[in-house]
Amino acid sequence: MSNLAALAKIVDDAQCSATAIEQLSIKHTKLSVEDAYEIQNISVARRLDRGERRIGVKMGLTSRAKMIQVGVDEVAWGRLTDAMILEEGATLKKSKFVHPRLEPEVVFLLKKPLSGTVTALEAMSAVEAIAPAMEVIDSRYENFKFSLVDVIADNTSSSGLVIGAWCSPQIDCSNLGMVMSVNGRPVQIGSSAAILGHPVRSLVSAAKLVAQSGESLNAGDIVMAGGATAAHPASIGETISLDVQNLGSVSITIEE
Ligand code: OOG
Ligand code: MG
Repeated sequence: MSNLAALAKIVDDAQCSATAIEQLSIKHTKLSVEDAYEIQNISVARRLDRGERRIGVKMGLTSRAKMIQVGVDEVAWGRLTDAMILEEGATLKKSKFVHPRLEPEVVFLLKKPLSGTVTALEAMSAVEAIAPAMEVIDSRYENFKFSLVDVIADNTSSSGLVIGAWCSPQIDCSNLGMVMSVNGRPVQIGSSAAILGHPVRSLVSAAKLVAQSGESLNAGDIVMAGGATAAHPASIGETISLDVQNLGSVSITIEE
């Protein structure tokens, strides 16, 4: 087994057993960003080998608030599988995660492939629908602490997603109010404009970064644009909901 495959097994095992691990970069000080994406690729391939299906990608660290919260200031992407989908309005079993956090996002559904350098107009014309969404991120690293290569290797903390009803792509998503509430009390308030100035830029960036790894975004894929605000650490008994102006809402309840 190559070194990268061995590291992919470590992050995959941590995800499966919901056990925190030491940051890979502590013992493997020379890992490059390319190495980290290869670790991610191999670890997600292990999931696909177990029968999970690829459903698209997620962008991470696309807002200042997110970059500041985790101390990593570069946009990164991760791979999504069907096993990560949580039913809207359903419950999340906290015991299946290490230290889950929820964050307010918007998600795109593609009707055309996108690959490499594309304009915002090309990106928008590949969109079939947009929806409000919350991502459940669960870093497999101790204390939710990581460097850029660590988080990429750990599939950018991807662990769950809740998607609301799909809306027309004609809705202007440039500056929509986003309010994430816990048991009815707002805890994070922001705007979709916090996502790189306009969420479509996240899609443009996804097309480029995914192509750099030799893959492309396909018709039918979803692309999560990234958290618009800092993430909220989930506690048992909380019903966490997100309202996105003009798009609607999603919610999830945290149980043991
Ligand atoms: C890394 C993943 C970031 C986002 O939306 O910015 C992310 C993390 O914060 O654990 O998903
Ligand atoms: Mg996210």
